[in-house]
Amino acid sequence: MGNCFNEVKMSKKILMIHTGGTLGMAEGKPDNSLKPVQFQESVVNFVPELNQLADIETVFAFNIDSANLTIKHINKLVEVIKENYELYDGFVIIHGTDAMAYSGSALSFLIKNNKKPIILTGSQKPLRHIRTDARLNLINAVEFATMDIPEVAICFNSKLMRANRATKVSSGDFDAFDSPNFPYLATVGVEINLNNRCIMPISFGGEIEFNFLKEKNIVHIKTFPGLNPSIYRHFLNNDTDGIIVEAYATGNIPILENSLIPFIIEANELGIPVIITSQAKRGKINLDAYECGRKAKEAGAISALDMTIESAIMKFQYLLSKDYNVSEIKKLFLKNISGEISE
Ligand code: ASN
Repeated sequence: MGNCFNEVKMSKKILMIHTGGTLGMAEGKPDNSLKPVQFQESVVNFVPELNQLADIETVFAFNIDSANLTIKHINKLVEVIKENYELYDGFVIIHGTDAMAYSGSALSFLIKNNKKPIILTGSQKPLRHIRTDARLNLINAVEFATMDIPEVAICFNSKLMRANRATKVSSGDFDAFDSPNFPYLATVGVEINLNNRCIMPISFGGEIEFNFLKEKNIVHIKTFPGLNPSIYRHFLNNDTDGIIVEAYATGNIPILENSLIPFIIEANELGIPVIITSQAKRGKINLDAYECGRKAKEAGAISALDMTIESAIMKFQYLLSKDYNVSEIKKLFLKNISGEISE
């Protein structure tokens, strides 16, 4: 029985793409803080039992704390997957947790009509530490990468989540990610439970297509009592490509003293799209629910519906990279293009 199991899994070829994160870090001089260390060997050498699950090869895309992630790194990841897409059955990306939901969301928009599992994972404690969560996350991620899951997904703490629905919710727990507005794609207990109703069907879409991001300038403003919009007025110029307002709950913004409405109107007049996301993780933007949202909509603001902030920002980057104008961005922002919005 055991042999039969291993033979089936061995036939799958998985590319493990190393990008950095805590998983490969160690405490370093002079301050003992965690930093990326030279990682010449594959993590498979540290967790050799991974070889029982698949035929794994490793490539080093880059090695950074994901707090340093840029558009160039995301494009590099797309490039590595593009070059290797036909050669492997699935991909595991070892990534820092801080920006994992951003990278995952970006990949979901940039790789169109994906037919293979692209699984991001990492850890809260380095692989070298005795009480690490890296081993289990790696084992689960590799196992998911051998399955028929045509999704860009985050595998963490025995859960599989669609990447453009996932968000980092804890800096201290092993249960670091959640998917507040979409069910988990799978959970791992004694058995692996696939949520087949939520996993995209393999036939979804046409030919695989790889896109790349351009460097675009997005200004992110969070509403809070006392926010003075005049501080942000200098962003209304040609260097700003888009504005994201992280509003209250259903998309409400101040409309009385310190009103953000003139700012939104002026941005629109300059051809700068304004997206409204929510400070509430669960639920959906509804700009018609309150006067404070309705006025934002009338001023031209675009709803991010129930997208995570990470997903909204990366979808915005993606659409801006295509050089769409405000009305095209509005149309596409409200449309589900990669499973990022509930319909
Ligand atoms: N700062 C780390 C990173 O994002 C955090 C982690 O991976 N747990 O690279």
